[in-house]
Amino acid sequence: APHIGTGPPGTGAQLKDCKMPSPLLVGPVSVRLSSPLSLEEIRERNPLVLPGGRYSPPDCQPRHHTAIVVPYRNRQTHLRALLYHLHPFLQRQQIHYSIYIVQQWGNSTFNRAKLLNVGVREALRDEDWGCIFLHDVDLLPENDHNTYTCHNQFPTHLSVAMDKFRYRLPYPQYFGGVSAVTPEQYMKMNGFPNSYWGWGGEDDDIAARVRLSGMKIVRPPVAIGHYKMIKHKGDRGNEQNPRRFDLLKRTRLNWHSDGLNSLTYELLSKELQPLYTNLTVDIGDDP
Ligand code: BGN
Repeated sequence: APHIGTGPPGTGAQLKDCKMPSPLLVGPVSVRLSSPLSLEEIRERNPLVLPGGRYSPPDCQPRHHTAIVVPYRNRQTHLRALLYHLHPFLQRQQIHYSIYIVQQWGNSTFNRAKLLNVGVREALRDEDWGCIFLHDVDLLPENDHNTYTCHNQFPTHLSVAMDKFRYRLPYPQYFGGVSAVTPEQYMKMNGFPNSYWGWGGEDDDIAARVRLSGMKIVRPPVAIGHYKMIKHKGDRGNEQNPRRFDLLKRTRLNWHSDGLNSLTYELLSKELQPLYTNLTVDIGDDP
């Protein structure tokens, strides 16, 4: 049996491995959508979260190390709802985690997949994360049995039952919303495309990369992968991408040359906010 309290002085006691599944899980949770609390109030409710939005369970040794990467621009209300919800959710799962908000600087068309590439690269500079979550800002998980960990072989798609799609997959290959990869899986598929400016198609491209690189998608049961989407109008700067159909026809030809290995950007700032790490990045413009 592991020894308790025998760690070297000053480093704290040696902790026992966290139990899997976590004894703190509650299952289905009701999601608060309207008038989210202020960042200050959310912080008060999460006293163990460290600057940058980091957390490690205080009384056991975590088995999982997950970075949550959230592409972002101009969605303060959504962000507050997400943080309000996600911090306690992840703490109940007894995961060591950190939340990265990747904010696209300027007014060029939004590029979700490129922001995800930036988030993965920057998160891996900080720590040797075992798992990276690709998380939309407007999706709130409704059941904490949906664990924010990775499958060791294959990419995972978590948001399999969104209220917007009447709690089922909109189509079998759907990979949008919330998904997860290990750094190895990410490398294998050459990351994500950098060329999808505007709404749509980039998640289908990522799903195609999973297949083309010899992997498949794994999913939690539909009863567990429930998510609420915060309702909103289509946002300015993220209009539907008319090129997405053509781009998708070429994924098979382009995935080796467009992705992690062709990623360029300028990191303008990295701030350790109380509840998240804020990466502000210039990813350029739709050519
Ligand atoms: C699909 C979009 C996805 C989006 C889902 C759910 C495209 C490519 C056209 C073939 N794909 O239609 O990006 O996540 O709907 O809204 O538009």
